[in-house]
Amino acid sequence: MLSLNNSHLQLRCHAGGKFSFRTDISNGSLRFQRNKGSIPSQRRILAKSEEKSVQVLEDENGRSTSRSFLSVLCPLLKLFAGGDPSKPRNEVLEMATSSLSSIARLPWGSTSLSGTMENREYLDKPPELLQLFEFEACPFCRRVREAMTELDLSIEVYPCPKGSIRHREVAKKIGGKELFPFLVDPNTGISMYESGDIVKYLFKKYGHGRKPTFGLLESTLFTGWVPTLLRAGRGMTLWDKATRELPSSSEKLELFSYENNPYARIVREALCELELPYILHNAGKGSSRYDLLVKSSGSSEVPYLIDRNTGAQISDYKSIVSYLFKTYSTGTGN
Ligand SMILES: N[C@@H](CCC(=O)N[C@@H](CS)C(=O)NCC(=O)O)C(=O)O
Repeated sequence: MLSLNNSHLQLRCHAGGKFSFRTDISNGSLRFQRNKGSIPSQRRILAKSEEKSVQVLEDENGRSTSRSFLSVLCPLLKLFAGGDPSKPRNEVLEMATSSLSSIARLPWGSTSLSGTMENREYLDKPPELLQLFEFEACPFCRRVREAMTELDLSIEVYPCPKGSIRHREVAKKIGGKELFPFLVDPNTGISMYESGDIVKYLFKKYGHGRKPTFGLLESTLFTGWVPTLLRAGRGMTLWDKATRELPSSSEKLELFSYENNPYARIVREALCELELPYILHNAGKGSSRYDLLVKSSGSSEVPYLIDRNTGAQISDYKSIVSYLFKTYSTGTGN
């Protein structure tokens, strides 16, 4: 069972196993205690909050229920080094690799199902933002982000790069393992691993019972890894000069983006390398968020970053990346 008030979370497994921890996801602080020897292997951990229940779905060994070729490839991705992400980049190479990545993933993650009024009526907006623990380079996380663009969802992103100092620990305490993507839906109390399950859940719950877009799930195996390879390790590892402590009063950055936009990808990579939590406003083609975007930035183009901590509002992807590394790391190559 899991009880939740503002900051205290208590998780008790069915057969008496008990965890107790305090968590504040936004600044990543968390205290954790566990009763010894009391966690049975079981299919489902049920957790209840005051009003809602949280279910973390796992198999008997606490592992995800499906395995694929890509899961085996993922550890190999560590071999790709991103270099110094704060240094000025070769713009032609950046745009070529990111654009080819987008071509590889067409048509997924570009268009919102809100494109017609009829569809808009049939998309269900969650009252509270969904929380996604992920990292930009992960092909399975990409699959989930593509679905979120199509479903026109705004979400809270907690980047979990390798070498993470903030969010990986939080994800592990909530879900039990460091595996990404990991979704927390505060509206239903459900937390889940497995990109395929997450996508199906999102379409069912927030796509008015629809099935995932044709090919979205299957195509990950064929081309989902292409952006990861072409972008050579970008959006995978924490930049070692990233700001360690974010002020507890700091507000999340906000990014207007859509998954398959080549410029927005480069910005998301930087946010991941700096492990900055942010609100991702998906604004794919036909998005219901276009009006808000145009009102905020004066244009319907993404990416568009808002940092309420400094008052910065920036449209150009190069300026955004440069701003992020200047503001949220201790040294930059710029
Ligand atoms: N079958 C899982 C595979 C997820 C997976 O293998 N994720 C990798 C990243 S691509 C991971 O989290 N590896 C652990 C790590 O990065 O520490 C899914 O579809 O979500």
